Amino acid sequence: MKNILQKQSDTIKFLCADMVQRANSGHPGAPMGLSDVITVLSKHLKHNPENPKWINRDRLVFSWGHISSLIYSFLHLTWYDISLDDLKNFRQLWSKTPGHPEYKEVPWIEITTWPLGQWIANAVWFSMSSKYAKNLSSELWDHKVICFCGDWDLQEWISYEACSLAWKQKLDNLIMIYDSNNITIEWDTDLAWDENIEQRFISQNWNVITIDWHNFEEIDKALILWKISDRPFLIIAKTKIGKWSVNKEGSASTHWSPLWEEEIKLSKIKAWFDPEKSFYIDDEVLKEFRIKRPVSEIKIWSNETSLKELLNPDFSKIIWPDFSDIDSIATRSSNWQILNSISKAIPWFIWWSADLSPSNKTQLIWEWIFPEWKNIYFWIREHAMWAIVNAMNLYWLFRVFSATFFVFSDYLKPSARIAALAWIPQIFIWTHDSIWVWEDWPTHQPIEHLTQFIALPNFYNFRPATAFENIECFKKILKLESPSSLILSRQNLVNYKYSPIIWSVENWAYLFKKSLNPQITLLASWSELELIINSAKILEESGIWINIISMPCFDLLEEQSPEYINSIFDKNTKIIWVEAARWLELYKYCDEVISMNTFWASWKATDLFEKFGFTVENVVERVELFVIN
Ligand SMILES: Cc1ncc(C[n+]2csc(CCOP(=O)(O)OP(=O)(O)O)c2C)c(N)n1
Ligand SMILES: [Mg+2]
Repeated sequence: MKNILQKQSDTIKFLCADMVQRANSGHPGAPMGLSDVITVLSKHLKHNPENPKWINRDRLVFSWGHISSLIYSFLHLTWYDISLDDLKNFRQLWSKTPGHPEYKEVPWIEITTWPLGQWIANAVWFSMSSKYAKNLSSELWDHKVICFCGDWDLQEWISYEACSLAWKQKLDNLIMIYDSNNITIEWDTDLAWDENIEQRFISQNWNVITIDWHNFEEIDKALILWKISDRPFLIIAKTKIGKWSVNKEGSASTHWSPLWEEEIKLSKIKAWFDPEKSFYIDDEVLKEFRIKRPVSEIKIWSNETSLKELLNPDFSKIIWPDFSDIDSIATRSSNWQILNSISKAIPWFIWWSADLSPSNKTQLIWEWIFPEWKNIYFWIREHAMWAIVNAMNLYWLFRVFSATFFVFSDYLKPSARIAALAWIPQIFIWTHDSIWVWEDWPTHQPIEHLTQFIALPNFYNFRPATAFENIECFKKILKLESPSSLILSRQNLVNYKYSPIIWSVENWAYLFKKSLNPQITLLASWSELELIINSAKILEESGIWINIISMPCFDLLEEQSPEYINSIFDKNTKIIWVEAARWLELYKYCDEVISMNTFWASWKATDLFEKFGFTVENVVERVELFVIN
């Protein structure tokens, strides 16, 4: 006779196997291996299915998105808004259950996942946030952070960076559960990796315990031990990928392939499940998962007023710096004054640096060290830092900016892409733009970086030419729900004076100067504005009349109305763009581009290609339009 825990665990296993089988693609192995742990863990978790965003919920973080079938079935069983039909629609277009779980689309998903290792860094921050939040206010702020990870996550160097910070930040409410099945996609991990994980984490000052993960009692004991731990806690869980599959348990193929009908039937028989039933959930199992938590566990943050203040800060309290008497200033310097003005007025505006703040000019001057204060010193772990900052922005309490040289944005691209994909309003501050980095070149010259980030959908790049534009950019950034970057100069730039007659920064490209009968329009942002203004002076002396456009944010210009765009880009002129960066030269040879500019769709590639207009019909139609016009 099976006990209820075993029944619960088997239900999860076969829901996962059925989901992957029905979708004809997915990853059943790790979900089946982890079903025992998630069953026991469900008894220890504090959360609220009626309010998945409840602010004091335990943060449950799965480092790999490929175990999505496990996450969805767990959410269904524990009464979240994921129905049995949603489980059956696993991996279909626009379903609530996409291939990898997406933040905002799926309840109780704390952040979108995809590049392995990222979530470990995210979990570290969720834990740090709770420390800061506790400082700000309440004794009721007592949630825990549970992070699952696999072999690959610990192979990625981002995990070293994040975990070594965990102890320094005294993160005693953080647990990491390592699914140590020694299998990745291709084969046995021993082929190229046999690190002693226990010793690694002990040297990083964690508490570590190794257990047999298919023993319910051992799992339970380990979770109880963690609750009394005074430091971050690692459970090394020795699991079997594809647990309970008759012929495939322990096999790498279960990572990436359905088990297939026959194998699922055989495995169900072995587990005393009806082999003819798919997506089966026994009433007793459902009841057990859905036991209502005692009301006392669902505490509300006591100090609601300060919570509201933090969540809806009053931007009108910001006293913006006055740059009217300044003739020239580096935008990294104007930005420093702006950052400090914002920080003074907004409690949740905090800062991180990877050891470059004297150059980036980002330190908050009236502040001291986190978690009591707002300056967080990260030292040189960029990769983890930006993943952590992503999580900070998702914690609700914070709006975080972080800084480095523009060229080192290479080390944060995965986090920037996740921020864009998951609508995380992280603020990236990148100084030392273009070839103006002086003596360090060429290693420090960001040549292709601007193009790369403009190509990233849902990501706004601001490149102000003056201190006035810098303020306007920040006003906009504070209201954005998407990530943004501020790309700033090391060198002084002429601080062209604000004049309301010709300036309208809010359209993100505007006529800085308009001639009566222009032949040429010159367009630039940042330091190149000064260059085109000086060039125009010489050209006009020889009778060539020029319009000048300053463009602090190309991405927002794209969102302006065609009327506005036509009003500044005078088609009767030749338009010349000056940009100290690598651009997509291919456009020069084209009159029309058929391309795509978004993500957010989960479906079969053939259907997606069609959906985004890559069909013979669409190409023909677009060409015909061109010919007619
Ligand atoms: C940065 C990154 N590299 C590669 C991948 C592709 N990938 C997805 S899962 C996986 C293997 C994961 O192995 P493990 O963590 O052991 O999970 P298990 O096979 O045990 O489920 C790989 C290489 C990825 N998602 N992210
Ligand atoms: Mg593995």
